[in-house]
Amino acid sequence: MTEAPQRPVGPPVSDADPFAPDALEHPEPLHRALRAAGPVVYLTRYGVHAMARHEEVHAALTDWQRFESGSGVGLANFRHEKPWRPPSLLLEADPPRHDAPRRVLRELLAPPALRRLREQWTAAAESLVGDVVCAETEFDAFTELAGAFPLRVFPDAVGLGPDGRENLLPYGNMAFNAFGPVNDLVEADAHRVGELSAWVNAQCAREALREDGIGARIWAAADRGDLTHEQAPLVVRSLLTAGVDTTVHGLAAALFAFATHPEQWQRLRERPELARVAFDEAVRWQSPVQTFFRTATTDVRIAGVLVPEGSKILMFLGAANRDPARWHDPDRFDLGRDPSGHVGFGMGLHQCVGQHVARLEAEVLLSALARRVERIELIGRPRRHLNNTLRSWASLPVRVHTA
Ligand code: HEM
Ligand code: OVM
Repeated sequence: MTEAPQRPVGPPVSDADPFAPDALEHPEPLHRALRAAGPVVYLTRYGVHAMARHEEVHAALTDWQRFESGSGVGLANFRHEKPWRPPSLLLEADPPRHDAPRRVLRELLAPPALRRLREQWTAAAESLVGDVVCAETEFDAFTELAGAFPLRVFPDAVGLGPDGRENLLPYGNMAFNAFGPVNDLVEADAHRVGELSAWVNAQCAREALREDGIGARIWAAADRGDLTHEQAPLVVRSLLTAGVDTTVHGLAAALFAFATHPEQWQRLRERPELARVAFDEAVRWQSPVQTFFRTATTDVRIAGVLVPEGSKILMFLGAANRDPARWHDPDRFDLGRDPSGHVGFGMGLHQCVGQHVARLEAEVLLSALARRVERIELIGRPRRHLNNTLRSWASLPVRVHTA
């Protein structure tokens, strides 16, 4: 008897829609099912493969040669579909084109470069928390704290002018929706694409940016020849797209975590130096950025399953961050664990270049709050805002007990 040639095994399939309202509202059951189904699953609804286990997500994110970003990190395949805006020079680029923009932003957003912001941001956090907690013991921690703080510090740090800042969150919301399918969430904002894009693009011009901000430093990098002058405005655009909604919903995740885990808040109050690791644990636990796609540059075989060249693969960061094969008691928000290795900021070449900015915002806000507040109590139903990519919020009604 001759041995049969090795044939690719068909992958496990799922007809679930990860971008349907109920899955966005409660992703955990889908995450469990996808992790259990196998290392790679075929999503019939969109004709894409998906990974939900930590091991495979981590491995694919660090294998940029076989899992490229240049064809887009959303469902749309830029090889065949026109992107809704000129692609990002960071997120939607591969080496070597990715290298120069990445080097410039990494330098400008690295901890040493952020040192000059710490004092000012600490004062801003003290002032915001002082105002909110003084005025009222019952308030919406989403709108008053998480939704407010990044807007008080980040646009100034970039060097934006005073007008039109209310466009930042809607633009980010639109951009993060655009990584998913063209569903109701995308349609709902379709009428604003032109207006919001025009405003954001105008803010990226040299003339629109204050001389002492990060935006101006990106232009200065172009003057030095580290970037071209054509690239500079698109690199500024990356900050305005990725730098606001992410931290708003990341901070909201941390506040939600503490409101629902009072014993962990006690722990933070006793040891305020835990603020940074607490934020990373909240990012692991909630995964404010839930998913990103990659595109296979070659036929890839994963556990016997063939992922064909040119096909899209959906990476479930949120599912990987709660994979019981990687994390002990993964559904617990726990300041005692070491959350490093979570993929909430991605991993590898594209790992979030703004993560130190996010951590600094979180550290100063949580510290200011920990100094004044003994207990954060949920007093109403927390409400989500649905987005195709962001695990985002509409409301977090709380009562605080001041120290
Ligand atoms: C990349 C999450 C805050 C700018 C990423 C990626 C993730 C992520 C998962 C990887 C994308 C991929 O692999 O395809 C987050 C989260 C944040 C946050 C959860 C807050 C809690 C920020 C901030 C900025 C920023 C504050 C800007 C100041 C960027 C940029 C990239 C990126 C430019 C693309 C980097 C590259 O492709 O080389 N972020 N981010 N992010 N992030 Fe963040
Ligand atoms: C970008 C970017 C980077 C990360 C996330 C993101 C909308 C955008 O470079 O424009 O989400």
